[in-house]
Amino acid sequence: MAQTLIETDMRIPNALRFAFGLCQRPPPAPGKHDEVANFAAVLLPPRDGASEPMDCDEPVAPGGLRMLFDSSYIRAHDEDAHFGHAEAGVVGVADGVGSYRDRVDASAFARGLMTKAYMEVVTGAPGTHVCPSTLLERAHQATAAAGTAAASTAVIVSLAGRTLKWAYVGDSGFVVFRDGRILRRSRPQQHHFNCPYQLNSKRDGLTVAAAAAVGEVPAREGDIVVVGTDGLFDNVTDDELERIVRMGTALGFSPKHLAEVVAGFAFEAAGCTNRDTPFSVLGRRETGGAFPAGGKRDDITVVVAYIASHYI
Ligand SMILES: [Mn+2]
Repeated sequence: MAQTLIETDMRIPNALRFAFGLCQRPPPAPGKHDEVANFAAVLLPPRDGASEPMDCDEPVAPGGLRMLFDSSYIRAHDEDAHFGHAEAGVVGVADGVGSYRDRVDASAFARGLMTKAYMEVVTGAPGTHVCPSTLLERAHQATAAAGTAAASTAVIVSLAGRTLKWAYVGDSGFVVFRDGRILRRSRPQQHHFNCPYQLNSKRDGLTVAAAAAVGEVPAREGDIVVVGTDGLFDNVTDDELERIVRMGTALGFSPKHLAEVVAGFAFEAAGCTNRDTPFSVLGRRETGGAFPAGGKRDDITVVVAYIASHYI
């Protein structure tokens, strides 16, 4: 059994490379190619039709829900930060804005935000539902009050009872999956291409946490939330992410395993120069054509949260 799982695991990177056209290093040995192709065809089939946000007005089953989460972080500049608290049902990621890199520690505000958010959660009354917009605002105020340098995008997602709630600023974001399809996703907030809304210590009107996009959706057992920085979303399309999440569900991945596979795929996509990514497609549109194919080298933070029944 263990060997079977390991053998399955070994095939996943090549199946992803095959299904999504990533450069393969090294390419499969002769005779192995069909095996990889078959594996990819079974586990990573193209989706059938568009994945529009679904209605979710079905009655929910009684009983409590909980959030099981884990994360993967692949460093480039080491300016991302994240936190999570399973009992409180909350996760968050933040991404220090790179343009500060020459002057100050560009990770400072991102780390400050996540540390303050975590402290706020652990010092709160147990059993209290976390409101992401309130938490983000308090974390921002505390980080700004300390005169913290640099700036950061951020997203916080919580399971408040039976409701998934979120708040985000900039292009750190999330996707909620239900039954292998996208139920909800964030839409990046940006001033212009590659310049997201961001939080900092100044009071220039564009950076207050009140500018956060907020929302909620009723949660259900089996929902999967993928939260990440732009190192994920600039390099991985919705279609790719959806198919990887389906594969993970089919193979019974843990949150840790799914986070690592998603982050690993984002890392390889970032390094490929012969295929498009969300970053290159948007870049070409914004700059009128003179934009190379390939991905964006960046810190990649992926947090995966499974919404589960309380009694397993
Ligand atoms: Mn980034």
